[in-house]
Amino acid sequence: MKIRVITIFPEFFAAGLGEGLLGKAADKGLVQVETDDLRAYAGDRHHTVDDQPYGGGPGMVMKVDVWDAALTTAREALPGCRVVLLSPQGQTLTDGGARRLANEENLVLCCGRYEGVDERVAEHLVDEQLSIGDYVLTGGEAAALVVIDAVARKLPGVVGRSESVERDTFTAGLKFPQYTRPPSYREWAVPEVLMSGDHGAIESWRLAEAERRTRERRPELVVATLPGRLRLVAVEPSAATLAALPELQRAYGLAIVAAAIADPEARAAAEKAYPAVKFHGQLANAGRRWSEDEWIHLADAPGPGQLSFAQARHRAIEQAAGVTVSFGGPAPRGAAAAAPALVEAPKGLPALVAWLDRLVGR
Ligand code: 9D3
Repeated sequence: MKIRVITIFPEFFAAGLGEGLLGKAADKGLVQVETDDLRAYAGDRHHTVDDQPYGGGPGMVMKVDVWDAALTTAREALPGCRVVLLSPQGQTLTDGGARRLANEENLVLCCGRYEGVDERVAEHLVDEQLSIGDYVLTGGEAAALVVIDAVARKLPGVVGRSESVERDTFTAGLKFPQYTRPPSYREWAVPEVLMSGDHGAIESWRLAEAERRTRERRPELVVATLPGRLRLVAVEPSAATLAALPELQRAYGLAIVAAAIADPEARAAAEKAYPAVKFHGQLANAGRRWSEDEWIHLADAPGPGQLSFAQARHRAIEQAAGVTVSFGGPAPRGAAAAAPALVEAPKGLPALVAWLDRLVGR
């Protein structure tokens, strides 16, 4: 991937890009970053890139004609490139956004300075605007470095093991804490379980710790990422549960709501009454149909090999793909192979609503 950075401070980038994995990636030719000095495109003797704002106000605004010249050259140098303006006005960069940009052949990053850039640049000359978060920087350069770092590590070969890239997706919530020797330093001890050699216990501890930290420190990750991926399947629902499904879908932003009703007549009637709900004769079919999905069957008081609400939620957070929560009946046949931890579900609407409330932090 080639990344061209247009800036009035080309020197800003050399040190930041030469070190660590980014430096190695550059050495390997996986990513080539070049800077382009915006002043080179200023027509006048003083290389003026900014001017006073129309309508008055403090500070200076970067000129549209200078940016036009720079971007015309950039688009010639990198045909088919995606042009991004770093700007507080942009959408906030996410891990998914970094992955999307990593799929581009070539990228052009435009760094603004002063009070901003003439709006016509954003409107007519770039493909999109990106912010890196809600805080004020002195210019786009630091943001461009962040974008380059986040995008480059998504490129194949930049980060050693490709799983560690996948595992780091931000949708997955926070990680468990890591320790290395010595086992005790001053009065700070490494948690016993990590030195026990009991891999099952270590795995459980890490899962629980990651879940706890995510809930405590970043509850919005739990709330924001889950419902849109959640599919709800009601097994042989009562009339009241059935009637509530469309409302539940709206209220919790669920991706899909479905119901399994074995009796053909009852199913036909329900299909007529609730067109937004997907119906299945039996969940064996649904299981086959959604065979790549994670199935989570919930229990209020989990027995051996069963999932508690907290564990189920953690599993759901961990899943980048669809999550199907099945409740209200016997374990669906088709799902058994997909979910080893399948358990009996709590019966009825109140249990489900309680679970969804906890899920979205209400
Ligand atoms: C004082 C000027 N501000 C008036 C509302 C607007 C403003 C313009 C330009 C504020 C900051 C900047 C410089 N910042 C960036 O160019 C920038 C940025 C940021 O400040 N925060 C988060 N992401 C980004 S991406 C580019």
